[in-house]
Amino acid sequence: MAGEPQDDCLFCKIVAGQIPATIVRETETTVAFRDINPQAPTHVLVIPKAHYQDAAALAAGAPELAADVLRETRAVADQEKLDSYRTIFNTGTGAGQTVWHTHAHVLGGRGLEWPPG
Ligand code: DGP
Repeated sequence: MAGEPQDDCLFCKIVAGQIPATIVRETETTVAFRDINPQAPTHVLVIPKAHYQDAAALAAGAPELAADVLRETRAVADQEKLDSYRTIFNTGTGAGQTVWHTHAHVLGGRGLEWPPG
């Protein structure tokens, strides 16, 4: 069921503390932790604690939680002292999504090209 923890979900396991992660922020509804394969000096993932498979499912099923995630991307940028940063939701295999639990990438600390690859 949407929002319920999934046994086979890596990020649900991070939320549950079953897999270690470098957590930089946590709220009642979200967790932010460093990406294991950073693509920039700052690369943090912000996730809802509840399981939604992608940003579209989160926005449709729990819009207030989607807003919490977005607010936390800003909070991460402030905490990391980023003047400029990029927030990315990869949605779907063709866009590079590999983990099926909504996550916002927060990237910063270097120049970021546009368009992205
Ligand atoms: P995406 O490709 O948009 O689905 O991003 C998934 C990200 O998750 C990718 O940048 C690498 C990161 N990642 C995968 N496994 C782990 C893990 O076990 N721990 C952490 N911290 N990050 C992970």
